[in-house]
Amino acid sequence: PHVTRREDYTAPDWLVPEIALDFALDPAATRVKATLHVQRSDAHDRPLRLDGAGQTLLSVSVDGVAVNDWTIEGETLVLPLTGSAHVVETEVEIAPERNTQLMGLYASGGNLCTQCEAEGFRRITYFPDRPDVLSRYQVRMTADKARYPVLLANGDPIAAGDLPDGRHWAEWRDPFPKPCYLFALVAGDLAVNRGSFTTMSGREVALGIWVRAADVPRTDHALAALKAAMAWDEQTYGREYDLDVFNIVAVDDFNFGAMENKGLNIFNSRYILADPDTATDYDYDGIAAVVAHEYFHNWSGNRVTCRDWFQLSLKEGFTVYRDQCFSADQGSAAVKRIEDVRGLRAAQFPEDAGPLAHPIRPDSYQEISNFYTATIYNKGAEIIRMLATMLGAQAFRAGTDLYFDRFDGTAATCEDFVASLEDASGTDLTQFRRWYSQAGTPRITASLLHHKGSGRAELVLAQNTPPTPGQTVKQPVVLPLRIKLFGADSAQPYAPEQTVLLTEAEHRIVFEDVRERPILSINRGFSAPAILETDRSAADLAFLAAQDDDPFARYEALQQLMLDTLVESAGGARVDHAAVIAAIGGTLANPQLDRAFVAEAVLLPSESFIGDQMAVVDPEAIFRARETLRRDIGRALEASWRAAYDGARATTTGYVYSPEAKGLRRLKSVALGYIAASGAADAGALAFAQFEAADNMTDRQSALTTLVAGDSAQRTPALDIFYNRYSDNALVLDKWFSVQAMAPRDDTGAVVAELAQHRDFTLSNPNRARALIGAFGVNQRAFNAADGSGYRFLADQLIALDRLNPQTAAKLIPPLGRWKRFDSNRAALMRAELERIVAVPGLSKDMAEQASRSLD
Ligand code: HT7
Ligand code: ZN
Repeated sequence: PHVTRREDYTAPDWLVPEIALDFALDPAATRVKATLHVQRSDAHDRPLRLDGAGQTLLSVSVDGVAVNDWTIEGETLVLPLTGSAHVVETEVEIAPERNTQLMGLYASGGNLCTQCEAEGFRRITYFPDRPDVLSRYQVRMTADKARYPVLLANGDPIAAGDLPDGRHWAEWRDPFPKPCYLFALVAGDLAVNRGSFTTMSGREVALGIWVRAADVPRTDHALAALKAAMAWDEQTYGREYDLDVFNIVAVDDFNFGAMENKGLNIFNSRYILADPDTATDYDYDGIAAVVAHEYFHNWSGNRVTCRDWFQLSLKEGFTVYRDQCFSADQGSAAVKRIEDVRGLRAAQFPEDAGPLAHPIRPDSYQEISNFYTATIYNKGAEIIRMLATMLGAQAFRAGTDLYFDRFDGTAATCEDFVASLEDASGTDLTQFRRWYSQAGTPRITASLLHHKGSGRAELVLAQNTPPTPGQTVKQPVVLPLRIKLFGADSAQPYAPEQTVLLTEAEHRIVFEDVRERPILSINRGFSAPAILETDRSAADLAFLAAQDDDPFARYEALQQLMLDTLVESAGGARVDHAAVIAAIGGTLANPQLDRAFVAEAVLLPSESFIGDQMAVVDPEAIFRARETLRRDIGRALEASWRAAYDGARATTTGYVYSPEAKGLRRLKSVALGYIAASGAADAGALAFAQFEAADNMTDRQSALTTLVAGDSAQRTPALDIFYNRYSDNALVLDKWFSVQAMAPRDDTGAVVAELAQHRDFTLSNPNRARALIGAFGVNQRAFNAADGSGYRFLADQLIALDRLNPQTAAKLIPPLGRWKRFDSNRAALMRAELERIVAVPGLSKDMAEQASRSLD
């Protein structure tokens, strides 16, 4: 297989400062004429090489004259050129309706749309498909007017008109040079929710969210989020929007969440459409975050783009960090941080500990689509967050200002970003750069020694990053650790919080005049993306869970207490649950705490996170330990859960989307889960009453989740009612599939296999495939059934999906790659399925790379 290496980067031989595209749109046969103004980049005699994939080439001309001295190498069009600048024209034919990969120009719900990142533009026309070739685009589209009344492209609309044959045309021009991965067009029967935004310099921007006519009432939240994001980027980063229009289009078939095409974002409809009846609070939050994320790319990604795909985290890590801060500013910052860290631990830590581990700036790839990972995105964001912590808000902002100034209109590298921060702040980031090249999650050990007599306390810190594939030796990295000590008796802090930079393998810090026994609060706010091991006792963790003034540290202490208990009990020990119950009881009873925080804090760690702490994952034992603890917590605190449930219910009258109302709904759903776990006889009736009375999807879905987990008489009726009520809403049906695939039940594997035959199940829609297969893959117990049926099911589905949509299929491989973490029986069964996948004739490059790397 062909491997692309970072060290082999060379600047482009030919530049294309201007391009004109002319699309004669038709789902079966679209003609694309491309006029490229090409310029030789320096003194060389190499031909022009244009990437292509899957299209039929109809003609080539140079400076207005048809030529035939071109060749096709693989799928690259190679054209000898003599001068330093030429006009190259090509015409190709493509078939959007046969495009099941959803890359390039494709059909979704009767409309036509594009997805070009990372290498989809080559499926539309011949072009140097690399992010460091920036061009000004002029786009003309003609299409049947009745079928495609709306024609959109990047930039600003410049002209439109009708043609005699029932067709019409439109022209758009984007004045900002951009790489071809940011190209987009949409042709469809769409209605619009319009808004406007006045920028900080007083320019009026016309906003439009384009969806099916019936969905327009579900777009207000996305539009409000867009305006909030535009204002936030001005205030926080001084970034102003630069075109007269900003359009968003929602489509049902999409490989990812959304795409930041210049001035024409294209979204998976699940990140646009929301109303209280069909979208949960989680969905609403996701919509605001993704709308903001794509908008923020206008500067971090579009105005300053990436030199090559190895620099992907330059735009993605930074933009995730920006969207995380935006969301934190919109609601509860503490809860947002907890959610982000939980996500990091669920997806990125296992990736960093497994066969697919890679640094945030990888060194090589076979298929770039496989590198849109939690490491590039979420660990990338943590790296930026550490820089912000170390530099402080002011110097960090000076650094980002310098970066945007220096690199506006260019294709930059991660190094350019770090150097800008370094230059603006005067901070030496030499060692910090290791974060870009080194994979793996650092482990920190922290041990606090106290000599009561002398009043001296010594904190001994050590770091170590375990080997990852291809990187056996690791260097110490820079770990900014926010630390505070509390007196065990007075509960008072010994001194204000300090940020310690752990840069060596080992480091000692001495504290003088510490009279009381100190309790260590460390990695507050999760200031460094590391795994922390401390020798803090259960009593000290309980103390921090009750007293720490950093909400994340407080949450973390309670989670650690639960985790220690669960790991011990899954390992076979008889464990007393009293300490956990008391800590949860205390948290629930504390009126000072925000209800949203309480709801997060009292949730048990996930089965897979418990498994990550064990030498060999035992899914059944983990499940039993967790269910037993849940039952005990439910029983011991039943009165408190009922009080919390009733209290939250009484306080929420009528649906409101606000941080407070969300917190109450969340606590209500957590409390309902614990009441059901207690085995209370009325749990089914209680959940069903909530299900029926709900005026919003958050309450309805949480009640359904509780019912589906149990065996009450209301379980099947609720599933049927839900299905019938929402059978015409694809996004809600996805929930119906997912709730069943994630259910903690003995029969989940069999149910999922049956659901794969359901008339509403299809592999051609990525959301539906992920709703069933993706959700099942993260159900640790069901997926890891000892007989290997879960592995076989996943492999069967992925082999079938690969024929349609390799990118989506390859993204679902990771659960099979965790074989080293399981017993030898399961490991052998998983490997056998990976080998079966690798042996499939005609397997895609995407799957071949992921499946074979997963075997290492
Ligand atoms: N930048 C976007 C990436 C993306 C993508 C990548 C591969 C295949 C399909 C895709 N659709 C969108 C999304 C983002 O990070 O904003
Ligand atoms: Zn992004």
